[in-house]
Amino acid sequence: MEGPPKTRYGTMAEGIAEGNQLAAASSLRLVLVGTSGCGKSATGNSILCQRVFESKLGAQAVTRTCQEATGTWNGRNILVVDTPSIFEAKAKAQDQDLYKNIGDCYLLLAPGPHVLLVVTKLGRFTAQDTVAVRRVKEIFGAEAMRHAVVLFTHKEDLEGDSLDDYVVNTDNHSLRSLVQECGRRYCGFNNKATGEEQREQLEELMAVVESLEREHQGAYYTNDLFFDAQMLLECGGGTHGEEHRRYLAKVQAHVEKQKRGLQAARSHGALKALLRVKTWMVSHRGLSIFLVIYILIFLAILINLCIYHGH
Ligand SMILES: Nc1nc2c(ncn2[C@@H]2O[C@H](COP(=O)(O)OP(=O)(O)OP(=O)(O)O)[C@@H](O)[C@H]2O)c(=O)[nH]1
Ligand SMILES: [Mg+2]
Repeated sequence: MEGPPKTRYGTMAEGIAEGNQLAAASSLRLVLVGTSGCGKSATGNSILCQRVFESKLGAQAVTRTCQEATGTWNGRNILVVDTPSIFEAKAKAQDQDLYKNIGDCYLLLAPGPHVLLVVTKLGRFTAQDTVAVRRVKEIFGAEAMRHAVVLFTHKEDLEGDSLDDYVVNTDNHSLRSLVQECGRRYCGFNNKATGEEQREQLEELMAVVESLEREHQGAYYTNDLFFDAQMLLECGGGTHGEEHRRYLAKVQAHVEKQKRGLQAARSHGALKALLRVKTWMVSHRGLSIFLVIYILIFLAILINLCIYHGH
């Protein structure tokens, strides 16, 4: 029987086998995801301890294409992939570059990432962050969240307070559910840090990454599209030509399918919630009638007040 395809970073099967040799010099693939300006590139630079990705304050998105850079940590090769604005609400299907960027991201990460770093600015988990998390699932698949770690930038804003306390005490429902979805894996970075502080925060991240790898027995995250990306690399499809065009069509079809799947799951969830309410109302008939009358009276008063103020 033929073995699995050989890649730049090993074989598809190695994704499983790596579990037995986490500390060995197998390469670790990380991808930075999140809203524009949250500090993805700065985080990549902190992980690699060098300024490889352009990172600056800007009204416009700074990173325009998917980029990779490599480094080492404790003798282990690390590949970091930085991403442009593919996780924004405005990243619409008609955006020609969108699927090219997503396709490139898959190619750089093939056969799949070990870790997705969901980067967000500490203290500001906004509606855009919630959209970004939804887009991560649309682009990589909901299952990818099993390999996700939340990375808070601007850690220095804690001014010495504990990140654990911040996460536990946040009243932001979306942030709470993200942390939950990521199996409570998170850490903080001050991307302006240097020297000992920079080394310490990197060690904290790597401890989280290693425990995630142990949980998955070293397996990286992969899906059908990573397999297609791998095949394209194998046959030297390059970034132009018919093979590449076919690949980009697959990228678009794959992302659209995942988007539909997530939408269906959301409507299914809403339907289930409605059914639960109905079941509750049937089993608490008296209380339900009382509640309905109460709500109707409340609405009648509200309408009356509106009419009165209208005059
Ligand atoms: N003080 C502080 N500034 C940070 C931190 N992380 C990022 N920044 C700053 O935030 C700004 C944006 O950072 P980038 O790394 O360019 O953010 P990005 O997510 O890559 O942005 P785009 O490429 O535009 O999507 C830069 O001015 C960084 O120096 C941090 O931890 N602390
Ligand atoms: Mg950037």
